[in-house]
Amino acid sequence: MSTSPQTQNASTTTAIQVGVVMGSSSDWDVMRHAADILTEFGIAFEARVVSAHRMPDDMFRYAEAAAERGLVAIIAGAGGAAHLPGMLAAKTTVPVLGVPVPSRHLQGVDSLHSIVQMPKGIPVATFAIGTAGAGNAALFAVAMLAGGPNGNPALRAKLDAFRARQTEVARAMTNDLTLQPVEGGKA
Ligand code: RP5
Repeated sequence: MSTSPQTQNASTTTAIQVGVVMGSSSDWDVMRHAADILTEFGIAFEARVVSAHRMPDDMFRYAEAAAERGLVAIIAGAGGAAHLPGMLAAKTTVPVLGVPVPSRHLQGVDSLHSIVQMPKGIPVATFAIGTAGAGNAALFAVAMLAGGPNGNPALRAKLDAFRARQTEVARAMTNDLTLQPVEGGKA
């Protein structure tokens, strides 16, 4: 598992399929949840800081090269005035999956609104604020790679198995419920 967003996390010589990019290394604690899922499913990916505001030229270069490099999806996380996903999407038709990172003052509601309110014609698929969104964006990328006529049946089977395990964990949760007597009342 990678430990920093600078890590090029494609494990093998396989061409990188998914880019995980973020506005700052401070986003990594959230975005690593996307990286962990991609690692679990054996997807070749890279993780990079590509700040929309602090390195706009690099951001445009990244977007412009994405299709030619064979990227199937770009998972882009940013917080606050979160322009990274939308501006990447403006410069490439590679699907951009946006992850609103919780921000210091507005807890990521600002990030969510910045990412989700795209004008018609330039779509960004927007996920939940924080770690759930990062993980789900990666699961969505896995589903993109698994599905369709040119999909990967082995990957689809892995995704089905992941869901089945999750279902079993959820079913077992009932066993965790205990009835505590409520003070002054009936349990
Ligand atoms: C955004 O500004 C980044 O995505 C990050 O969420 C936020 C704060 O960045 P730092 O000041 O922590 O580098 O561009």
